[in-house]
Amino acid sequence: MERTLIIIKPDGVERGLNGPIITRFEQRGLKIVGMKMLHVSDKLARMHYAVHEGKSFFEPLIQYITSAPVVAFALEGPQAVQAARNTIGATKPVEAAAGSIRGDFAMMVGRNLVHGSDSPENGAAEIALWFNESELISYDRALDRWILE
Ligand code: IDP
Ligand code: MG
Repeated sequence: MERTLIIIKPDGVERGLNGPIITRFEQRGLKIVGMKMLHVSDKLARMHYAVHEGKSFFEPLIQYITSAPVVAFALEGPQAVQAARNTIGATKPVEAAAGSIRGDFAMMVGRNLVHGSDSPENGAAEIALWFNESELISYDRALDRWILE
Protein backbone atom coordinates (compact mmCIF):
# COMPACT_ATOMS: atom_id res chain seq x y z
CA MET A 1 0.00 0.00 0.00
CA GLU A 2 1.22 3.45 -0.92
CA ARG A 3 0.76 6.71 0.96
CA THR A 4 0.59 10.30 -0.28
CA LEU A 5 0.42 13.69 1.44
CA ILE A 6 -2.47 15.94 0.45
CA ILE A 7 -2.70 19.58 1.55
CA ILE A 8 -5.77 21.75 1.08
CA LYS A 9 -3.97 25.04 0.56
CA PRO A 10 -5.10 28.36 2.11
CA ASP A 11 -7.37 29.22 -0.82
CA GLY A 12 -9.24 25.93 -0.36
CA VAL A 13 -9.76 26.56 3.35
CA GLU A 14 -10.70 30.22 2.88
CA ARG A 15 -13.13 29.41 0.05
CA GLY A 16 -14.92 26.80 2.16
CA LEU A 17 -13.90 23.94 -0.13
CA ASN A 18 -12.54 21.50 2.48
CA GLY A 19 -15.63 19.31 2.24
CA PRO A 20 -15.87 19.06 -1.57
CA ILE A 21 -12.11 18.45 -1.87
CA ILE A 22 -12.00 15.73 0.81
CA THR A 23 -15.11 14.14 -0.72
CA ARG A 24 -13.36 13.66 -4.08
CA PHE A 25 -10.68 11.50 -2.45
CA GLU A 26 -13.12 9.62 -0.21
CA GLN A 27 -15.45 8.84 -3.10
CA ARG A 28 -12.49 7.54 -5.09
CA GLY A 29 -11.78 5.01 -2.35
CA LEU A 30 -8.56 6.44 -0.96
CA LYS A 31 -8.33 5.95 2.81
CA ILE A 32 -7.54 8.85 5.16
CA VAL A 33 -4.92 7.66 7.68
CA GLY A 34 -4.12 11.01 9.30
CA MET A 35 -5.57 14.52 9.16
CA LYS A 36 -5.02 17.93 10.77
CA MET A 37 -5.51 21.66 10.37
CA LEU A 38 -2.56 23.95 10.93
CA HIS A 39 -1.13 27.33 10.10
CA VAL A 40 2.07 26.44 8.23
CA SER A 41 5.24 28.02 9.61
CA ASP A 42 7.74 29.68 7.33
CA LYS A 43 10.21 26.94 8.27
CA LEU A 44 7.88 24.05 7.35
CA ALA A 45 6.89 25.79 4.11
CA ARG A 46 10.53 26.14 3.04
CA MET A 47 11.30 22.52 3.93
CA HIS A 48 8.23 21.20 2.13
CA TYR A 49 8.93 23.21 -1.04
CA ALA A 50 12.77 23.00 -0.85
CA VAL A 51 12.91 21.46 -4.34
CA HIS A 52 11.55 24.74 -5.74
CA GLU A 53 14.02 27.03 -3.92
CA GLY A 54 15.55 29.58 -6.29
CA LYS A 55 12.69 29.47 -8.80
CA SER A 56 10.89 32.72 -9.63
CA PHE A 57 7.68 31.59 -7.93
CA PHE A 58 9.36 30.30 -4.74
CA GLU A 59 8.87 33.33 -2.46
CA PRO A 60 5.26 33.92 -3.63
CA LEU A 61 4.65 30.19 -3.04
CA ILE A 62 5.94 30.43 0.55
CA GLN A 63 3.79 33.53 1.06
CA TYR A 64 0.75 31.69 -0.36
CA ILE A 65 1.06 28.48 1.67
CA THR A 66 1.63 30.39 4.96
CA SER A 67 -1.10 33.01 4.36
CA ALA A 68 -3.99 31.18 6.10
CA PRO A 69 -4.59 27.74 7.64
CA VAL A 70 -4.32 24.54 5.62
CA VAL A 71 -5.76 21.06 6.06
CA ALA A 72 -3.16 18.31 5.66
CA PHE A 73 -3.97 14.64 5.36
CA ALA A 74 -2.32 11.37 4.50
CA LEU A 75 -4.07 9.04 2.06
CA GLU A 76 -3.43 5.34 1.63
CA GLY A 77 -4.27 3.04 -1.24
CA PRO A 78 -2.88 1.10 -4.18
CA GLN A 79 -0.90 3.58 -6.33
CA ALA A 80 -2.25 6.31 -4.06
CA VAL A 81 0.21 8.92 -5.40
CA GLN A 82 -0.90 8.61 -9.02
CA ALA A 83 -4.57 8.20 -8.15
CA ALA A 84 -4.51 11.34 -6.01
CA ARG A 85 -2.62 13.41 -8.59
CA ASN A 86 -5.16 12.45 -11.25
CA THR A 87 -7.96 13.46 -8.90
CA ILE A 88 -6.15 16.79 -8.24
CA GLY A 89 -5.43 17.56 -11.92
CA ALA A 90 -2.58 19.33 -13.72
CA THR A 91 -0.50 21.96 -11.90
CA LYS A 92 -1.89 24.76 -14.10
CA PRO A 93 -5.66 24.71 -13.53
CA VAL A 94 -6.33 25.84 -17.10
CA GLU A 95 -4.72 22.57 -18.25
CA ALA A 96 -6.43 20.42 -15.60
CA ALA A 97 -9.10 18.05 -16.88
CA ALA A 98 -12.71 18.84 -16.12
CA GLY A 99 -13.73 16.56 -13.28
CA SER A 100 -10.44 17.04 -11.46
CA ILE A 101 -10.31 19.30 -8.39
CA ARG A 102 -8.21 21.98 -10.09
CA GLY A 103 -10.18 21.59 -13.34
CA ASP A 104 -13.46 22.14 -11.53
CA PHE A 105 -12.55 24.69 -8.84
CA ALA A 106 -9.41 26.66 -9.82
CA MET A 107 -8.20 29.20 -12.37
CA MET A 108 -4.52 30.03 -11.74
CA VAL A 109 -1.32 28.15 -10.88
CA GLY A 110 -0.60 30.28 -7.81
CA ARG A 111 -4.09 29.50 -6.43
CA ASN A 112 -4.42 25.83 -7.35
CA LEU A 113 -6.06 24.67 -4.11
CA VAL A 114 -4.33 21.36 -3.41
CA HIS A 115 -0.94 19.73 -2.98
CA GLY A 116 -0.30 16.06 -3.69
CA SER A 117 3.01 14.21 -3.44
CA ASP A 118 4.62 13.40 -6.80
CA SER A 119 6.21 9.99 -6.07
CA PRO A 120 5.85 7.19 -3.50
CA GLU A 121 9.26 8.16 -2.04
CA ASN A 122 8.21 11.80 -1.67
CA GLY A 123 4.86 10.69 -0.29
CA ALA A 124 6.57 8.85 2.54
CA ALA A 125 9.07 11.69 3.12
CA GLU A 126 6.40 14.41 3.12
CA ILE A 127 4.13 12.48 5.50
CA ALA A 128 7.12 12.07 7.84
CA LEU A 129 7.73 15.84 7.63
CA TRP A 130 4.11 16.81 8.37
CA PHE A 131 3.01 14.07 10.80
CA ASN A 132 4.34 12.29 13.86
CA GLU A 133 4.04 8.51 13.74
CA SER A 134 1.45 8.73 16.56
CA GLU A 135 -0.79 10.91 14.35
CA LEU A 136 -1.08 8.21 11.68
CA ILE A 137 -3.72 5.54 12.12
CA SER A 138 -3.86 2.06 10.60
CA TYR A 139 -7.36 0.61 10.43
CA ASP A 140 -9.53 -1.61 8.28
CA ARG A 141 -12.65 -0.28 6.58
CA ALA A 142 -15.61 -2.61 6.25
CA LEU A 143 -16.17 -1.40 2.68
CA ASP A 144 -12.63 -2.14 1.51
CA ARG A 145 -13.61 -5.44 -0.09
CA TRP A 146 -15.93 -3.47 -2.41
CA ILE A 147 -13.17 -0.99 -3.33
CA LEU A 148 -10.02 -3.11 -3.39
CA GLU A 149 -9.72 -6.44 -5.21
P1 IDP B 1 2.32 20.41 -8.17
O1 IDP B 1 1.69 21.10 -6.98
O2 IDP B 1 1.30 20.12 -9.23
O3 IDP B 1 3.13 19.19 -7.79
P2 IDP B 1 4.87 21.79 -8.60
O4 IDP B 1 5.51 21.95 -9.93
O5 IDP B 1 5.47 20.82 -7.62
O6 IDP B 1 3.31 21.45 -8.84
O7 IDP B 1 4.81 23.23 -7.93
C1 IDP B 1 4.46 23.39 -6.57
C2 IDP B 1 3.48 24.52 -6.45
O8 IDP B 1 4.15 25.74 -6.78
C3 IDP B 1 2.29 24.47 -7.41
O9 IDP B 1 1.24 23.65 -6.95
C4 IDP B 1 1.89 25.93 -7.45
O10 IDP B 1 1.16 26.29 -6.28
C5 IDP B 1 3.24 26.61 -7.41
N1 IDP B 1 3.75 26.87 -8.75
C6 IDP B 1 4.32 26.01 -9.61
N2 IDP B 1 4.67 26.59 -10.75
C7 IDP B 1 4.30 27.87 -10.62
C8 IDP B 1 4.39 29.02 -11.49
O11 IDP B 1 4.87 28.95 -12.61
N3 IDP B 1 3.89 30.19 -10.98
C9 IDP B 1 3.34 30.30 -9.74
N4 IDP B 1 3.23 29.26 -8.90
C10 IDP B 1 3.71 28.05 -9.33
MG1 MG C 1 4.88 19.09 -6.68
